[in-house]
Amino acid sequence: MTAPLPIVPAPLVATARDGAPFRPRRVVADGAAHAAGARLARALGVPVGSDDDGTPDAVVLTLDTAAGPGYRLTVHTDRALLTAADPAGLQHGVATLTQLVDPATGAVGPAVVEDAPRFAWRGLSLDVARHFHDVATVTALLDVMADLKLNVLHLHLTDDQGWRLEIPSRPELTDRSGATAVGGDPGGFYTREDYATLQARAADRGIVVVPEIDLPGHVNAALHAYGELNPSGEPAPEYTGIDVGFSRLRADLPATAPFIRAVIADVAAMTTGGHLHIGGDEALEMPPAEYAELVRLAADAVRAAGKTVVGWQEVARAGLPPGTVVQYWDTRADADANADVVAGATRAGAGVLLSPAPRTYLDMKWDATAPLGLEWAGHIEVRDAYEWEPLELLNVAADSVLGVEAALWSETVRTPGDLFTLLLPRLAAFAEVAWSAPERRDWDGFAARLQAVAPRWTAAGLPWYRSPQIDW
Ligand code: TNX
Repeated sequence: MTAPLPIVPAPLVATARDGAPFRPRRVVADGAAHAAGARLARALGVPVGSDDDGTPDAVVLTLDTAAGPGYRLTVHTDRALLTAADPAGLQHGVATLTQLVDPATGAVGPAVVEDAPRFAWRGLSLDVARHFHDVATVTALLDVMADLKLNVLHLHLTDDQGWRLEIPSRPELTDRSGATAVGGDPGGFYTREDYATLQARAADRGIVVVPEIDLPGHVNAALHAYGELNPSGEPAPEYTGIDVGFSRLRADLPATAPFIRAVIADVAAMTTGGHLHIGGDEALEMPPAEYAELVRLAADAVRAAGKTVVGWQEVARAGLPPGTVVQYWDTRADADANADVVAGATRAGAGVLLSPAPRTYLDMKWDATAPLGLEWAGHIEVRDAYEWEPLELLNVAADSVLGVEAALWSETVRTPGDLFTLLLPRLAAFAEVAWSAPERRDWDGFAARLQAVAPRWTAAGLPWYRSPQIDW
């Protein structure tokens, strides 16, 4: 048997063919195929053009609306053809082809790959509130995500420790709370232009940004910026610790509802994607009725702006309308809204996004000796991130599961190096859970393919964790 083609996440069908290796010298892509073609050309270090003049040694990208879901890649000795029904499919084919290129020779052996994703939503949630991560770092992350065929970047933009997105109607949010972070570390925030840049770079890689404004708890940064949101009328002190659940908005203050509406309207207006996340987690100090009132107010504002509401699983208690996306993270039986409550929400028409903390919270340490990370949801080694089945988590209809999302909370994540060390290679394991059907997944095969993919991170200058579970 020949070694499996080194593709992560595992494709549906990939077959190596006999013949001399193909050495791409240019990319042909026009119209809506251009973004994918340009990304491929950058990765290969060759030019991209729009005319297929039939000369050899080209990779030709074609959109064909009659094609099935996914993409088809055929590598011949003197030409490669990549076809998909939509630009996203082309992006996925680009990721596969770049993984197949031998970095030493720039060539790729003849092969046929037919592939399509299992889940439509393959996300990563990044907390830029506890520690800020700038546009350059997030851009490097977008490259890693696209390579693993992840397609949603959820940005956790606000929390007790900082506010990271400029809000035109409420400038004090970033003027006062942009500068703070956990441990007194430097803060930072995205201007409107930065946010537009991030969304454009994400789109160029087939990724959509979902912004999160965390309400009605996790709001100390807002309380620090605007005194009117506090019962005393005075701004709250800044907070640089890592406790959760102590801060909250107040339904009985006149400034609260206009604040929520204005912030959400501004964020929606700046956001190109279709979803807006309203948080909703861990409002531990709040009476349930007041919690539900503020969550509904935020959800109404999101819908009024034409976006789909996403919230952490606790929002399942607020009785939101069909179409809401509920993100399941806390798998403990005594969770504030546990598995039964979330399953009930799906029967009332919610979609569910699966982020079980013991499998997907990549800010958890891989073992007790890890220099970074938290431990409240246990340790997550690469194999723990890999060997789980999303559809076994909740007692819900399979078609209510929109997909899966990993998370990187940043209490301990101070530098880009910290960020990539915690994410890699566990994010690759997660990506295979997100993309590949259960019958295509097996640990030994993954470990073998991962050995070929990891050098790409090294080549990109990214640090990663050399897990002893893999024979590097
Ligand atoms: C729980 S998950 C949180 C975050 C923390 C994280 C640390 C969730 C919705 N809330 O506020 O950062 O744990 O792992």
